[in-house]
Amino acid sequence: MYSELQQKDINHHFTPFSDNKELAEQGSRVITRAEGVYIYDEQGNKLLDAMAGLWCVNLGYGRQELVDVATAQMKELPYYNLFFKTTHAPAAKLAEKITSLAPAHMNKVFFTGSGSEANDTVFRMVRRFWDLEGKPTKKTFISRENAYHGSTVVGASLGGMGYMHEQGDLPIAGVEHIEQPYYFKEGGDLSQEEFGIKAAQSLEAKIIELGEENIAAFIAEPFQGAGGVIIPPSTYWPEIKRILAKYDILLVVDEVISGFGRTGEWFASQHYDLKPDLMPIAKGLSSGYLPIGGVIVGDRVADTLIEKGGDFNHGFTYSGHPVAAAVALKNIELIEAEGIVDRVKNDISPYLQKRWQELASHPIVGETRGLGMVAGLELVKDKTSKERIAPECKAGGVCRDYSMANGLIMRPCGDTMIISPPLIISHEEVDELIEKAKKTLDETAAFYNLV
Ligand code: PXG
Repeated sequence: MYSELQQKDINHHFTPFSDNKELAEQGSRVITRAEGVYIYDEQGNKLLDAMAGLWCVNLGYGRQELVDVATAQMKELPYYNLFFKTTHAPAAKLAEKITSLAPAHMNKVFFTGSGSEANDTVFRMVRRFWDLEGKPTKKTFISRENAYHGSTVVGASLGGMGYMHEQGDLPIAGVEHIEQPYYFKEGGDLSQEEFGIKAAQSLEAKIIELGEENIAAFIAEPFQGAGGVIIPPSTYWPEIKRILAKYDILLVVDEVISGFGRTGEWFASQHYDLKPDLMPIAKGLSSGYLPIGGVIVGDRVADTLIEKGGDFNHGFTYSGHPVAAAVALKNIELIEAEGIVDRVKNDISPYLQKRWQELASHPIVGETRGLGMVAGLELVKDKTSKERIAPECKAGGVCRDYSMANGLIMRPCGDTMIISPPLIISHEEVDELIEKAKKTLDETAAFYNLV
């Protein structure tokens, strides 16, 4: 028996990233409200949202300051565009604020409505850059298998998700994928360090295969998010940096998930000491309260595009939307005022990671891993052989269902269970998260007769 809202949803809502036929048989969970790290559904269930929505609600739910700033901005100037030689206070102030936190050589921001639009913007900026530099053959992007860069045609093409490429003849021409630094799955007999070097060297092999003169940029998430919280071995990024220094290829670091405090720095590029030419951002920029994204542009690209480029024929109706920008600015100001980035680094991330590691001793956990405020674990039948519990990585879905029943939003990527909680989560709430995760793992093991 469906509620009125579930029935409307079944009848008329075409849901993203879902099997809509299956959903029509089950009905969606109707989320009604949220506070702090908790969300509530129509049935009155309270769930600890260990995914911060979709990796975005960094400040947690229910921040009145963000509501107030949105209300005030709506009254003063609810909308104006940035196309007609115009700007407004929220866009100008937000651009200044973001660049003050970004690596020093990055001093411009182009605003978009989402992370996917940010990556579409990257694609056009990079190709335009090389044209203006007189190197029009430099068009190809190198990305990685199992990367996530969005769901538009360019975003999905840059991403390395086979199940997305299958639908709509993707990737588009000019995008190539190399191996990912996923040690648990692909490390074989190598040590973590050896595997990190090997995975990075597939970039150099691809550059040599295609010819440096044809490569525009390398794009990567600092750690893969939607791919399953894949944290590269310590040798990976230094080797990528060595390779990029050898060739004239731009570096795009996709900070859509990793930006705004999640790693204990404002940006993961600072954590890994990277010098990106472009950084797509979104999600934590506004803690998800309103849709907004952007591209932080390094001086090299910005100088060429601005000095030599004339009009850049690209932009969106909602680029730098004043209400979204005002909320994003307030969001950043609150993160600063409350010392949240520092708290992540020195307090709550060490605590979360220490407690998450306890799950490694569970009989069906093959590995735990984490960085800052993201973590993942691998479900296995056999810790040594890493054999999966069920065919087609179906145990992840079973584990997710137990997790939801236990009041914890922890989600599967195949047989990898992942979390990315709000940065404001308390120690007690971390304890609750871990207790619920343990219970969930026990129940999953029992379901498969593994205890
Ligand atoms: N880059 C990265 C690294 C992302 O994680 C995007 C770009 C695209 O952002 P928009 O705002 O266009 O969605 C993302 C988005 C998942 C999931 O299942 C992750 C994302 C989006 C949808 C689902 O984990 N990340």
